[in-house]
Amino acid sequence: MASGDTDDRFSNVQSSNGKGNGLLLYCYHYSFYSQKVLMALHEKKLDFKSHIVMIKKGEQYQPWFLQINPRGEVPVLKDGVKIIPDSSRIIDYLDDNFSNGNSHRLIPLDQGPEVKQKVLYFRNILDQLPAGVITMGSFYNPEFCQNPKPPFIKPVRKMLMVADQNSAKSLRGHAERNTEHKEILLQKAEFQEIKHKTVTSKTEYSKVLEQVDKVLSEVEAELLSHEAGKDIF
Ligand SMILES: N[C@@H](CCC(=O)N[C@@H](CS)C(=O)NCC(=O)O)C(=O)O
Repeated sequence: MASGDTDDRFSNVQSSNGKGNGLLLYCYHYSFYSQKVLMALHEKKLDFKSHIVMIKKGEQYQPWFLQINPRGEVPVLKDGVKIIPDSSRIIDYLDDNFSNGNSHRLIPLDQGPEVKQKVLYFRNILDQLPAGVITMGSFYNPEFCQNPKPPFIKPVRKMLMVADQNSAKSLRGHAERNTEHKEILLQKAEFQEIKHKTVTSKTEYSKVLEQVDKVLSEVEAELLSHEAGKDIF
């Protein structure tokens, strides 16, 4: 390990309440998938520490982070020696291992198999919506986006578009420098090229938005069928 690595890894660690319980979340403030896990941790009232991985500076492709997640993506949860990547897997891990009196289950197991099945069905259709494509596409096709909200103000959109344009090339560079993770990074570069075509094509982006509309309509119909949902909509 290079001498600077220790600082890179730990200077950035913050505690949710100063106590911590061994859980460390690698995350980034503006990451949709990090937010999902942060909400789960808070909803379950769990103590944890967080380490901000500076995505905008490409820190996710530093060798130390690729050792943690060879895909170079946040969020990643570390629980002692266990490393769990991927937001939905992390949420399942938290539910399976940290549910007790204070921390209620997010996916109820005591309301029969139908309820669990329904929760998993909705989680699955929501997980299939490509959050990154939805966000980037709104920058390239501003006519679909009426009131951009912070943090995605104009300079941020511009910075992210430049990063998007260079992403496949930059991933190929990281693949050359990190031979251990070369294959996965090259796959990501190919995926990035497809993603770039989708977000820059009005027709392709419209199809993604139609899918979002379909899924959210299904979610709304389900919520409306609940007594509590009637107050919200
Ligand atoms: N399937 C993963 C997706 C994670 C993901 O795409 N994270 C983005 C941030 S929202 C990321 O780390 N992007 C950095 C990159 O790909 O370079 C999950 O659910 O956690």
